[in-house]
Amino acid sequence: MNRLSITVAAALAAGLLLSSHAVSAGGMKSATHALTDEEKQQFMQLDTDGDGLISIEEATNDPMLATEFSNVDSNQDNKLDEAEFARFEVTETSD
Ligand SMILES: [Ca+2]
Ligand SMILES: [Ca+2]
Repeated sequence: MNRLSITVAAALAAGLLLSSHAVSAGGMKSATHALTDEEKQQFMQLDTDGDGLISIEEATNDPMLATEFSNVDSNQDNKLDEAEFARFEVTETSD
């Protein structure tokens, strides 16, 4: 009898379902993480053409961001605005 581990497993499974659902729903879990000065600088460095958005091409300068690009591009326009970039920062630090 190991009721506790079953409960834990169920909770973990529910958590996984919830998180994958949030991703497929286009980020219902809104990460309202304001960019720090450091992150803004990083954003501006990546935004080499200065249009306020990081394109896929610009993201390739940061291999980590390039990998996560499709995950953080919540509106799927192949560009990251500051809010989407903030999601990347959240993902990166919580991983
Ligand atoms: Ca740009
Ligand atoms: Ca976008």
